[in-house]
This record gives sequence, structure tokens and C-alpha cells, in this order.
Amino acid sequence: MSGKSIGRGWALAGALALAALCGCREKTPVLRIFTWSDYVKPELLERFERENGCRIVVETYDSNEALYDSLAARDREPFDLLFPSSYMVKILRKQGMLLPLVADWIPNRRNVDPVYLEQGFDPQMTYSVPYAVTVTSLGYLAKDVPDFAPSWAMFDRADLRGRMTLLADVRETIGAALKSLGYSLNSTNDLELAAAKAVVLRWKQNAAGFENEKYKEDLAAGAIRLAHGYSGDLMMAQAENENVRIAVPEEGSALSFDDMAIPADAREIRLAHKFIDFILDPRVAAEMTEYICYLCPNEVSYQYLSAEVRTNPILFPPPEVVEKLEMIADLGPANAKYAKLWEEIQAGQ
Ligand code: N2P
Repeated sequence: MSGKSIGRGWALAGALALAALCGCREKTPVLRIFTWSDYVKPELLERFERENGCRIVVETYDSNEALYDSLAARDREPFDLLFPSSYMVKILRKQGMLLPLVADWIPNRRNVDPVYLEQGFDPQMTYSVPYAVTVTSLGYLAKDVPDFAPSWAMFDRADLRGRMTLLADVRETIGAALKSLGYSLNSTNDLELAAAKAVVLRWKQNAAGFENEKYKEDLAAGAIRLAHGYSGDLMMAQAENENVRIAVPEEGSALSFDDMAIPADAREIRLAHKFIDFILDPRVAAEMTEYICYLCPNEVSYQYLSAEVRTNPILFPPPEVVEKLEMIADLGPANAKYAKLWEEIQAGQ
């Protein structure tokens, strides 16, 4: 008898627990995503909402450092999913700001291109899964920039004075100056960094300013003639204006991956994993690549890409370009050197 009644008791407790669970689930779950602008295809978000009975809220940031500052700030609603670059994933992870991922909840992780995983900093995908690849490039108006040369030296050209923008991105822009001098963009050498600062200050004098989002429209509209930009944004400008061309500077440039990661204070942990798995579906990844103009490094998805995308040298750079690219790395204590230089550059000293 007792066995039966215990069984019934448990069944009742289970039913009550379920009812309680359903009670608090009556409200539509909300997945709060914090990412870069124009970085997800709206129709795919709507599809995920429909399939999972949830609502997605997207907020954007324009640099990894802005993402970090927002996360560090108190008095804010927690986010459920972030898209930091790999070096920032490392920083966030070291500071206990990320949750380890539950591998079993992301079966599609097998589709990630191993070539990119090997280059990244989290090959086991313990805390992050690659989302998209950026090859930092120069975008320019072919008809308006005579004698274009694929070189960082373009920022010294007197005829382009006030008609160029540099990225408002500490690691990218100091990194570009380091590359222009033949140094690593991960240099921690004080002399090299001082020389790079002098270069950025000189470029700053000649450029219209530092810009991380609007340069895309400005280039497409002809308001600027040359932009230091993230590859996909430059490709979006090219889709608007066929006079836009894109080139990787011959001295070398930055390669970066933006990854998907779940912050330590996320509320919708299961749903965030489902979203990561959804993005890693090969057809979804292909559709995303076509829309955002950044490669989602999902090996199985490549067969679904249009021939135009599959043969695009910015999305799939040839080996001679790849060997000139360098991944932006977390420099540990030396990150502070870059932050200080960047402040000095902003202040114009
Ligand atoms: C999207 C810019 C993201 C690329 N608009 C930066 N890695």
C-alpha cells in the first residue's frame, strides 16, 4: 500500500511542480541578445521565435570594449547571448563573466569548420562557438580614388584629406598602425607601440574621424571615399554602390572571429543554447552568411552558399591573403597599454 501511495504522492507533487512551472512559463520567454549592428538576419530571428514560442530582443554595441563596459555596468537587465570577438571572450571568461556551454545542448557544433576552430582560442568550444569571421579591410570608391594602392599608407594621402575614416576600435586601429610599420598587431613592445601611436595620430590629422558603424552608409553614399572597415560592412556598402571596392592591405591586417557566448548572469540559459544550435544548422548558417556578408564558419553550410559568395575572395580569402592576416589576441596585462594609448590618441596627444 505504502508503495502505491508514495507513488501517488510523488505523482501529485510532480503535477503540482509542473503546474507551478507552467504558471511561471505562461509569460512568453524573452531571449535577450547583445550583438553588433546588422549582424543577424531579422527573418531568421522571427523563425526562431515562431519555432520556440519566444520573443527575441536585440541590443547592439559597436566595439568589444563597449560590450565589456555594458556587461560590467550594474543596474541593467541581464543578456542571454553575446557576440564578442575571441580575444574578448578570453577576457570575459578570465573574469568569470561567462557560463560554460553544455555541449549536449548544441549537437550542431559538429558542423563548425575545424580550420577556424584550430585558429581560435577555444577549440573545444567550452565557453564559445564561432559565429562569423571578419577580415579587416579597406573599402574605397574606385572612380573617386585614383591610384588606389592596397596599403595602410592610403591614410597619409593628402588628396584624401577629410574623406577617410578609421575604425573607432582600439585593437583594430592601433593594430593597423603596427602592421603598417611591419610589427605584429599583438605587439606589447613599448617602442613599437609608441611608434604606432605616432602613426595613428598622423592618420587622425588626415582623416575625417574614427567611425565604427556609419562609415558603411557614408561610403555607399559617397560622403567618404575610403574607409578602414569590417569586411561584411564594406560588402554591404558594395551591395548599395557598385563603385565600392574592397582590398586587404598588403602589409597585413586583422582577422577576427566573433563568437557566441552566454553571460554568467543569463536567465534563459536553455533557450540561448537552442539559439546557438539553430545558428549552427547548416542551412541557417548559409542564409545568415548571405545576409550579413560575413562568413559563418560552418563547414556543412558551404554547399548551400550561392556561387557568388562561395567564390568571394573576402569571405574565402586565398592563401596569399590568409598568410598576411593575424588574429587579434588577448594580451593579458598589456591590454592596459592599448587602452592608455587609445585614450591618448582620442585626446590628440
Ligand atoms: C557588424 C560588425 C561586426 C564585425 N556590423 C566586427 N568583428
